[in-house]
Amino acid sequence: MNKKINTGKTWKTTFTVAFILSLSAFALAGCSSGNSSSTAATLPAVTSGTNTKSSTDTDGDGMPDSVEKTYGTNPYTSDSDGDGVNDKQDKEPLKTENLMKETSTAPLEVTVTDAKVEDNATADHLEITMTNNGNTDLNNFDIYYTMTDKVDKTLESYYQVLNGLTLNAGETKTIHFDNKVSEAGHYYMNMNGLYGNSKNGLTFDIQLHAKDFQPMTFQIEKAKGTAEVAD
Ligand SMILES: [Ca+2]
Ligand SMILES: [Ca+2]
Ligand SMILES: [Ca+2]
Ligand SMILES: [Ca+2]
Repeated sequence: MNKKINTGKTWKTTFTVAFILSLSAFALAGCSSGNSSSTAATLPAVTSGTNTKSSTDTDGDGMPDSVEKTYGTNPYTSDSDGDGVNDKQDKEPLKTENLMKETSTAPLEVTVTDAKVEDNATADHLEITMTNNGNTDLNNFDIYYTMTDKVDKTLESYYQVLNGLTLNAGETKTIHFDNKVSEAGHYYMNMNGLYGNSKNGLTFDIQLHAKDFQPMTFQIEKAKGTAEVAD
């Protein structure tokens, strides 16, 4: 398991830059009017580009989609990293402990036949194809993964219960992490963090678990310069 510590540097840098830009815009607006006392009071209403769309809060976590993009959190779920703490309250919204609970050491007789985080048939996302080679039908799956920037070692970690996923003996299934959660086999994935922004390449360390079996681990690499969401 990857033990590297997340410095949170990229996220903080992004936020700091955005904050400084906001201050600059505020200062410029004040200077250009030549009437500082009345301008300050009316500034919020003057903010350009603000309309109903920019205040849309798709997941209802109190952070508009536009703000989630700035902060690097997922606008489609109120708890980006799956640790149970709402994005708005989470001091580390892109970092969680592994919340899997398992004492069994029985091997999970699942083969991952394909796992990718780029070059998908549709827009880039985490996609896992797996086959149950055992004699037991599997259910109650969950997943924990970290993604680590190959250059600055920034790390994000995510935990998710794979609701509704079953894998019967002999069965093969593909699951997608693309936020299309109304469809079976589709789960959340944060496109606003490292995945959508790092251009250095990423290493995914993944643990997949089904109840009563030992979690299995595997790794996927995302190549340098491929931070695009859609190819
Ligand atoms: Ca939100
Ligand atoms: Ca959110
Ligand atoms: Ca959280
Ligand atoms: Ca967290």
